[in-house]
Amino acid sequence: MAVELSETRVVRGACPQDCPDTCAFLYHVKDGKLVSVTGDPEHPMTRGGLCVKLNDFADHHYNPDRLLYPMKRVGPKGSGRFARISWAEALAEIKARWTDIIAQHGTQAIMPHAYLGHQGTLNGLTCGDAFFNRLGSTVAEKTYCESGSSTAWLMTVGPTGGLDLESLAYAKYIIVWGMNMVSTNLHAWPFVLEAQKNGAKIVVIDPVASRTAKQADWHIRIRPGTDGALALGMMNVIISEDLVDHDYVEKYTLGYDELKLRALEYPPERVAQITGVSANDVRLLAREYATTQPSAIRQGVALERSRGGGQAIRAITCLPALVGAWRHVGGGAVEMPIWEFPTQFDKICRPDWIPQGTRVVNELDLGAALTGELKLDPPIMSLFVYNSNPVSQAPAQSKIINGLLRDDLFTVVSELFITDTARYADLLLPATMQAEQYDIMVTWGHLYLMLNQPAIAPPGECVPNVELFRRLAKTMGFTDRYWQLSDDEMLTQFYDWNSPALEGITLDKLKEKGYMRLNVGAPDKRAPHAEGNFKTPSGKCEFKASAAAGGNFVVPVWRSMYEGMQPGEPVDPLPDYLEPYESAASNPELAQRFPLNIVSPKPHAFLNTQYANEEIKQRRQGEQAVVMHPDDALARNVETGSYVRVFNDRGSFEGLVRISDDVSPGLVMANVGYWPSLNRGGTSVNAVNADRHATLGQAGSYSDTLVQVELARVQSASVPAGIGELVGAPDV
Ligand SMILES: Nc1nc2c(c(=O)[nH]1)N[C@H]1C(S)=C(S)[C@@H](COP(=O)(O)OP(=O)(O)OC[C@H]3O[C@@H](n4cnc5c(=O)[nH]c(N)nc54)[C@H](O)[C@@H]3O)O[C@H]1N2
Ligand SMILES: Nc1nc2c(c(=O)[nH]1)N[C@H]1C(S)=C(S)[C@@H](COP(=O)(O)OP(=O)(O)OC[C@H]3O[C@@H](n4cnc5c(=O)[nH]c(N)nc54)[C@H](O)[C@@H]3O)O[C@H]1N2
Ligand SMILES: [Mo]
Repeated sequence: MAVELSETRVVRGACPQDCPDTCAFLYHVKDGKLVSVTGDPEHPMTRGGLCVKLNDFADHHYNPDRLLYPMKRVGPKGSGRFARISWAEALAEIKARWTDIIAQHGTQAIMPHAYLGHQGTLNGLTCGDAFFNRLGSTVAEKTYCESGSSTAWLMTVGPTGGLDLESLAYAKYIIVWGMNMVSTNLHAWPFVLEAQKNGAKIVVIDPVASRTAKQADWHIRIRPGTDGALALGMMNVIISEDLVDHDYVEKYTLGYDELKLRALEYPPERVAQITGVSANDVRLLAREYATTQPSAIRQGVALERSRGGGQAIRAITCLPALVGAWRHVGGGAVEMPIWEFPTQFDKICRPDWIPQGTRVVNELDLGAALTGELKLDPPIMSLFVYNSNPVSQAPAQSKIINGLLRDDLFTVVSELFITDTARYADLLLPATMQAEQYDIMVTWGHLYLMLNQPAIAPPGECVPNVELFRRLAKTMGFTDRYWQLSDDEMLTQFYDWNSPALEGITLDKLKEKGYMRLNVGAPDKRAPHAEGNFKTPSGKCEFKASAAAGGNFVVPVWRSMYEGMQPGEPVDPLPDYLEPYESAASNPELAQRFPLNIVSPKPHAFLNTQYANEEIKQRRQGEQAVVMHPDDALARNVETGSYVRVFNDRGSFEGLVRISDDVSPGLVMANVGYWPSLNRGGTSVNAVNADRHATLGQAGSYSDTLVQVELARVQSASVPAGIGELVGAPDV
């Protein structure tokens, strides 16, 4: 029998995930079905390879557990029992409940909750802001990630992309500081290896022997939350031994004399006591870093996750100017380059619609806000969650669940799957996946503008977030032009296409090519701060930050993008070291009861919680592991294969112990990302983390946590079900 063979069509796309790499995709489509997704080998940065999370991305679209229709809760809250309804019914229910809530409590009783489940301009972090601003809801401050780093970076060098990760190939000394690049920034790692091949020394500063640390020439184990002291100690050596680039400092920096006095407070011996890094290593690192040019620093987001994280990043960001590393191609530092993209957040978010006096509630305080611990008038009566999974990813897990269990709270969740957060919803709304939608991606690891074009039709009744908010606007009777704009009209407004960075780049060209590099210079030539040109108020690298000096500002970046700097807590204009909230030095009584410091970095095979419900990824990642040093295990009677309970006053979670000197004594490592409901005991690592913010940018303080570990009462692997077979060693 003759079979008619149809052609495979290739559509250009881009990865949707919250990851610095934003890989260029090729969707292969046959007969309306997504057959496979491959990396585009021609993309200069991502070069065709995908990662363990995305290399079967086509199958992800056909996961039978996908949420395909609007659903209404039919069981008790949290039971996960839902029945299908129509979009019209769902929208009518939202309108009725919100109208009621607004009549009784006002619009601020409604609060959105979003993060970076999707990273697009139309469908990502800021996609609901215009709608909620127009509604007059409570403004949600979204500081789960990067806000501490960005605040510190902006205070020091301003909104600049800094060092291009592709230029790392030209560096002679690379410090990967608080980042596990092999898992979290995989496509930049070949540039590091290329530099290494050409003789560069690779140093990794991390409390854990991560995958990345294991490939380094030198792994420096640091106590979590003490990076500020190490950076100041390096400055101390650089200044005392006169390794300073005086010409650069004089021409292009601000506040050297004051910085010098501050650095003199941190001699290597003192730094050794704080950080656990020997005084000799502090000296060696400082000398090598200053004298091996070009020297480069790749800053990880993990640096921000303790009390003084922001100030540590301030100190680290000062280092390249002190030694003149910015003079060279391949020298300097990189936090993230989104600042080079001419995105017009004001046009996306419409801050002009926020009614005067509207309150701001930080999303990390979700549990406190819902349970009444945070005194809010009016209280939060409705929560609208999209692009985020706070039950797993936000700290103070049990508080959040208690809040979500409130009978009088009306919770709507837009999702791809019935996650641990979605389980508590009154209404579920189905969202599309990347091959089914259109967007320009916001990228934070390279300098290419990336377009994702839809390759297949959405299944069931899934809609992109941008369409969800159009529907909600119509439901609420908003007639503004904004809600009539097509996707292309929005993208035309949301970027400044006349800016120098986009010269020669148009939407039409993007549709053809998929991606285009910004006009910011080629990686083998680019040295953006060879002659200063910092984007600070003074135009210099501000050792002493004018943003802090004048009026004591704090910069919650993920809000200030559209509101300007917010007056807040006083900030020291000079970088300094702040002892973590939870440590033997700052709280001896607590440290007595909970002597172990836990860090919860990213899982290798999940993207935050995404893919953690899929068997193939569970097998790759292994079940929730708790990595402990042999001495700590011995002291607690814990053996390889034991299940342990990790706990403090806030809560507990369980995991399979892995005894290893990948961690130092006193340190415990457990990856974030596991679904609490699929873990033993129904909780995960955020059960022990605090909803306390770091001092800069209202960042999370996930690494600033003390716990105790004991044998779990039940040792059998099958209680409860667990999340799948453990193959090989779990990820570190
Ligand atoms: N303990 C600890 N906690 C942490 C961290 C840590 O290191 N340790 N890291 C923090 C950091 S850095 C971050 S960025 C946050 C991440 O926190 P989240 O952004 O909440 O993390 P995800 O697990 O990616 O959750 C995103 C959800 O959005 C859904 N989603 C994906 N695409 C779409 C879409 O197009 N539309 C809709 N409506 N939904 C979609 C996904 O299914 C997923 O459930 O977690 C923070 N929490
Ligand atoms: N595979 C994978 N990739 C991801 C993600 C994912 O979930 N999975 N998530 C993405 C997101 S949202 C983000 S924000 C990035 C984050 O990526 P990274 O910046 O790499 O952050 P983490 O993985 O949390 O931690 C990196 C390393 O920092 C160490 N660390 C923890 N605390 C400290 C400290 O106080 N000081 C120092 N020096 N090191 C410390 C940890 O031990 C860990 O090895 O990754 C992105 N990429
Ligand atoms: Mo993140």
